[in-house]
Amino acid sequence: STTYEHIIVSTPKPGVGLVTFNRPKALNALCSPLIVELNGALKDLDSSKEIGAIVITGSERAFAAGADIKEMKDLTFSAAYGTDFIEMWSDLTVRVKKPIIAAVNGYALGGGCELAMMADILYCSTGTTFGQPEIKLGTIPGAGGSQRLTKAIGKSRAMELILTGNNFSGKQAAEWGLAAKAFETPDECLNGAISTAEKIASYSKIAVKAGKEVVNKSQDQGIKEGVDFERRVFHSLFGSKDQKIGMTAFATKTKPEWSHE
Ligand code: CO8
Repeated sequence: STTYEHIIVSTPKPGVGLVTFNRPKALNALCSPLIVELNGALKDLDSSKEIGAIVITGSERAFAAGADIKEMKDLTFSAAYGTDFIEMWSDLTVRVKKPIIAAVNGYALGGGCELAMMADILYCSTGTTFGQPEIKLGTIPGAGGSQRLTKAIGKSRAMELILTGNNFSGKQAAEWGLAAKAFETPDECLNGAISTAEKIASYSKIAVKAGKEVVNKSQDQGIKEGVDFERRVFHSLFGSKDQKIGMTAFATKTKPEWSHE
């Protein structure tokens, strides 16, 4: 298996791939080499036959304290534009077809908050510190924060947070619906994410893939287009073996043995 410098990849439960950010001295600041490693690990997990769901996490102290400020301090417009700086962060949402659960504890600031919001399911602990503090650095969110935060919690709250740079807690994130759940402790958060991933990994991979695809469609389409798309994909699943296996198992009161076909 590949060894990495800035992340650790493990399999805490059968079917679950865990990626842990490991740049403790920089509070997991997301330097480009870390993002390159993350993309590589996600690509491997996405294509692995054994893995059904992925968890990404940091440490108790920091999920990630942002993009690496020291790395981008002297960046010029032409270099940023010319290299499509930050574009590769989108791999997480664009290329990975298996569900990603973010277990977010400690600081999730700037690009750390944005990366957490790219996940399919966001879990945090009540004490997690979220924020988009870019305004304090003379800039704005650059990895989707202005769009995903606004969609999740509404314009007025997002505007207030992005223009003040104020932090908000994991407890608030769950109350606002940005996080699916806020756990009491970081340990419970990570274990909760792993057990949700394990549950997802126990289902038909083909149904899980379709489920993620149709939910994500709702993010960029109106209800009508989204529901039409959902129905097409739903119809297509009658062509899968796992639909026959799942419904036959229900009707015969047996446990389904998924073929993932
Ligand atoms: N980048 C680089 N290094 C960082 C970062 C960061 N984002 N955050 C922390 N570090 C480093 C510190 O410089 C320090 O290093 P050193 O020991 O060498 O001085 C080490 O991590 C420990 O940090 P502190 O000593 O500051 O720890 P504290 O406990 O005192 O404070 C804080 C913790 C409050 C989290 C503080 O570190 C902080 O404010 N960090 C910056 C948070 C921030 O502004 N994040 C937003 C960054 S901008 C961004 O993400 C833009 C996203 C745009 C899209 C993506 C672009 C790539």
